[in-house]
Amino acid sequence: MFADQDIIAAIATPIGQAGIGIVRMSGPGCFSIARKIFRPRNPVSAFKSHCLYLGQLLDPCSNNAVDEVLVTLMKAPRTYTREDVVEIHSHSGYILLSKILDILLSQGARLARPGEFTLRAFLNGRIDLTQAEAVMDLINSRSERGLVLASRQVRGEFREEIETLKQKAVRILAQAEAGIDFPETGADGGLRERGPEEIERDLVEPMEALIASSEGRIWVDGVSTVIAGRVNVGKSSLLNRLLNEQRAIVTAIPGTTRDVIESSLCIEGIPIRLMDTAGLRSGADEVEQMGIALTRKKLSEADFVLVVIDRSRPLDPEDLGIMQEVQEKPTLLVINKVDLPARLHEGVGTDVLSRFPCIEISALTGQGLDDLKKAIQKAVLGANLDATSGQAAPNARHRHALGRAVGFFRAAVLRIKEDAPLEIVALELSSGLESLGEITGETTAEDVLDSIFSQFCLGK
Ligand SMILES: Nc1nc2c(ncn2[C@@H]2O[C@H](COP(=O)(O)OP(=O)(O)OP(=O)(O)O)[C@@H](O)[C@H]2O)c(=O)[nH]1
Ligand SMILES: [Mg+2]
Repeated sequence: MFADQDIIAAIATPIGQAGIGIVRMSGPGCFSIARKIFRPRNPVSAFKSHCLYLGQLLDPCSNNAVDEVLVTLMKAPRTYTREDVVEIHSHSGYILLSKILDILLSQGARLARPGEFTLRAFLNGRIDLTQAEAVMDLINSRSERGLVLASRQVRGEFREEIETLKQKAVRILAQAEAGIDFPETGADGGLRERGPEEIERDLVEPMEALIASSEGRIWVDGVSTVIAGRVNVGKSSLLNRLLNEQRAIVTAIPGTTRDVIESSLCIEGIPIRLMDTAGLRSGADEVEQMGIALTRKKLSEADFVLVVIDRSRPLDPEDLGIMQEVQEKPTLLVINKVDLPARLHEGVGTDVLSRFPCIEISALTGQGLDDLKKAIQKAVLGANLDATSGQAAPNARHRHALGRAVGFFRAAVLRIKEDAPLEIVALELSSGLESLGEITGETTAEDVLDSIFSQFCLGK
């Protein structure tokens, strides 16, 4: 998928009816395509870069005007991709935008792959990989705080933190290499004496703080919240009630939900990815068993769990089993069906209920819903899912690379303390540096880049 000189084109605005739509092209030669298909209202001898021109967009086959448009030609390198870029601002509507795109393709452009404009910005050195990823976070952000974190990263604040770490690691590596080249002269700059402390203080500790700040991802990605419970307790009713729409099928038949149904919403300012799941029970048929396996997988990955319990029935050993299963996770018990007579305490083991925060609701009537939302907010914030006031929100890829780097730098400390040859110390240090380089994209494998950019939307 990598660097080529093609002219790429795509619709940059969402599909649908709107006031304005934008089609854009990037690549050397895209200006000549623009000149062929655009007739400015006032004759122009030479287009000025970054200026908007009003005129007609022509279909070169028929020479008919397709739409009245605004066109801007942006000269490299002061563009998103650092290549020549053309933007055509037309009226919006899928057919019209597709027609304009078709004209560009007929004139020699090719359809851009998802994220290819941003890929070019990265390959041409305008942004590093953390900034490219933050562009995607900015587009997908699920809360205002997530937006702030993503825009900091787009501006390069996270990249700078990584660059600072890299410079420190390079300095220590240089000491090790000097010690290898001039073993007798003490050229290692006191690496044997001070190295372990410096590596811990300047590299390992700040990197661990960055790893911890990845908890801030909840503001970008949303808190992964699983609704779990026995069959028929009202899990799907709760999902529908919180979303205020009939998203999941609700019936009185136990085992209605078999798949995971996911929706996003904000509860009291907290972005939540809410998942309704198949009820947990034994003796289910094959399809339901697969649903239950999926529930367990989602439960193991969840940041937060809502365990729903039916108050109109005696507490059941299966309810207890579920509470047991989630005891390590931040959990809120949702005692449902309070509109019916209470029979919960006729069951056994009800003292377990007091170990969890509880809230009573009726998913059917909506009673207790406001309290539930406040309880969710309190439980999520109280669970310290985002215990940091970090300025960055490293994603899973950054976190793993940082973890690998910490491992190498710790190994370097160990080697120095064991008096190992400096060649071995240098090897650990350069492996750590390489892991840091993966974050910013210097040493990132092609398939990783491929998978990052393929997650982008078309036209970005
Ligand atoms: N009276 C009363 N009935 C409810 C309440 N919540 C859900 N129900 C009823 O309980 C039955 C099961 O509701 P669902 O939401 O499908 O339950 P579920 O937990 O998703 O069930 P499964 O998908 O089968 O695991 C339906 O008949 C609902 O109308 C409630 O608060 N009060
Ligand atoms: Mg259900």
